[in-house]
Amino acid sequence: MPLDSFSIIESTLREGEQFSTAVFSTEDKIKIATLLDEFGVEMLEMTTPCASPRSAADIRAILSLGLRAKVLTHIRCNKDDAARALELGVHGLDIVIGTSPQLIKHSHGKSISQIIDLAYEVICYIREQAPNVILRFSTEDTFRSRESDLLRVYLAVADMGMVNRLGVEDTVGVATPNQVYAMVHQLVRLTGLDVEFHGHNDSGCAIANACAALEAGATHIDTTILGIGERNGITPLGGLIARLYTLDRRYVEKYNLKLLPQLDYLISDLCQISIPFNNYITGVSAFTHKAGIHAKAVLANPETYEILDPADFGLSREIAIGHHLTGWNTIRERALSLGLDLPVETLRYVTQQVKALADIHPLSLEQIDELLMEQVR
Ligand code: HCA
Ligand code: CU
Repeated sequence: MPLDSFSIIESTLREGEQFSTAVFSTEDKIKIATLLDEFGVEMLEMTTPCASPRSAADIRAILSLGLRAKVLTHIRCNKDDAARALELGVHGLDIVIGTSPQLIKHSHGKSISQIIDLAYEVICYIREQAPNVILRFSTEDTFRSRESDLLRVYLAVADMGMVNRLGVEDTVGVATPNQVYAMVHQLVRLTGLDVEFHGHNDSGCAIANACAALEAGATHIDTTILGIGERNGITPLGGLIARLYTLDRRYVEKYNLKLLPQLDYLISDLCQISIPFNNYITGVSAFTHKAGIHAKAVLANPETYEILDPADFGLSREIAIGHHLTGWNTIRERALSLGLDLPVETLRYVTQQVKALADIHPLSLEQIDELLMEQVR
């Protein structure tokens, strides 16, 4: 069952490098790769060595760390790129070629038959050079490609019997979960090969699509930290973790979840971007409860309004107090934390004071503490 045994292909060092403000030095890449490895992702995908001299040197640098995660690089479907990548001793190659009418026309100009012939030539070459390298073949822009074209390409490549994995790419973020499910399910059924899903977030479905892919039998999901990538990026690592944790916590217990905040903070810092307020797990208010009714229930049992336990990620919940929606249970909790066991009428009185004052301006914790202390002076 893939949800029990899926792998993350962490592409912050490839797709993530394509994010508008990402400029990673070699040291940055080492930091990112080391932390991701500690977190426990199974594979790290790195920019093609053909991109620049340092891209090649950085692949060597990451390989030399001897991490547990396998190091993959991403290449176009041609022999020269494959040769450059193999020279470095990477563990895996991710080949990609566009199959949508848009990419066929404006990117490489090859027909579907030519794509299949080229794939055969490149895959045979790689297998002669490196019989054991992990090999993936993907059709870029899968979801705007004609289904008959896709099936011709995927089945031809699968029949070659030389690749380990097929990739399904929502390159422009257009796919819906149902479409992803149908495509992945079809490939699993027809080929029996491992299937990877890579999904962009242009229309907000990247996490749902990754989850649908897994439900349909995909074995590998591409992520980046905070979801950085081309345009507004792909499935975020933290978002995927949140999604799977809420299905069943056991799906993600193989990862060192407490490192997730550190990963998000690292990329936020390196890319000079703030973490969105509504981010999964690490957003500033992800574990803040405000309205009196919520706060009361959470104080009684956090499961009432929390599907994720912040402690699993090394974080803590917060109960907002100094606002007009506050309730006396919250005020009582604060009083108790100050060692004050006040009668209910007093607590209700202080609550009314807080509400009236907060109608004018939110109160700080110190101001609330002062109101509580006044009751015992
Ligand atoms: C790209 C496009 C790509 C490839 C994904 C993959 C996409 O930048 O080369 O090969 O896994 O979104 O299709 O990122
Ligand atoms: Cu992409």
